[in-house]
Amino acid sequence: MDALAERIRSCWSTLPDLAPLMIAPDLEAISGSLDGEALFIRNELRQCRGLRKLHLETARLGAGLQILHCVLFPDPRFDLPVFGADIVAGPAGVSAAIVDLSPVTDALPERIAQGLAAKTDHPYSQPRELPPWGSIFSPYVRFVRPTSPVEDGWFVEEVAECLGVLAEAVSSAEPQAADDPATVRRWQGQLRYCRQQKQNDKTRRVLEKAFNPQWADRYIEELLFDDPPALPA
Ligand code: BLA
Repeated sequence: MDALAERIRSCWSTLPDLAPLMIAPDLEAISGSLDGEALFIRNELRQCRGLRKLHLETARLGAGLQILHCVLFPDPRFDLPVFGADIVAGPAGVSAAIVDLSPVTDALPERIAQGLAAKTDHPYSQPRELPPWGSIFSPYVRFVRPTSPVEDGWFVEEVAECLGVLAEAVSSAEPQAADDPATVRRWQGQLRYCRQQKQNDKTRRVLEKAFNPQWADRYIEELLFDDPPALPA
């Protein structure tokens, strides 16, 4: 988890015009408790040219549960996908590791698809099946339960490869007008991505149990999967 978080931060540092993004002070570092165990959540937010919000969440619950959650939301004026990664580990090891560059229109931009198709296809021993709301992910989504340090390493490399493909597209992307029909379609696609992610009951359940249902709702709506801001008229 720590190695992956470091890898993600170092990929961020290569992005153009990387800048802070305000976060409510009470959401930056959070403490709670779940089943009598201490829960800590750390949130890091940035923005850059082409991406409206970069979010990295690292959470630790006692000695039991560890979560790394990262989403990079594009500025809808740019023809860019959503980067998403979620890694959930329990005492028995990582149970879920997912990474994707997800389309916000019918298909991924061509150069993104080419970049992802060129990734090394590692033979993970335990691929996992996506839940129904996972129809938002691309054909290149990786969803596995890594079962060894070797497979852990493959996954970290795949996350870095996906970020590399995105970073290259970001560096050459040019914005379209806010009222361009293509921008509006991408805004709608990002809204759909957020709505589908909110159907993941497993995330909500952990947050409700550790805090309370209202708090979980605010956290999901305002921080994890906030709707993209209305496009300027
Ligand atoms: C699964 N997510 C899970 C699970 C938990 C969380 C406990 C179940 C683990 C398992 O199935 O083995 C919990 N994830 C969290 C919490 C946060 C979090 C509390 O991120 C708080 C921030 N989820 C995402 C993103 C993706 C994602 C960005 O947040 C993908 C890009 C995917 N998580 C995802 C998927 C599952 C999952 C597909 C499996 C769901 C299922 O099998 O039903």
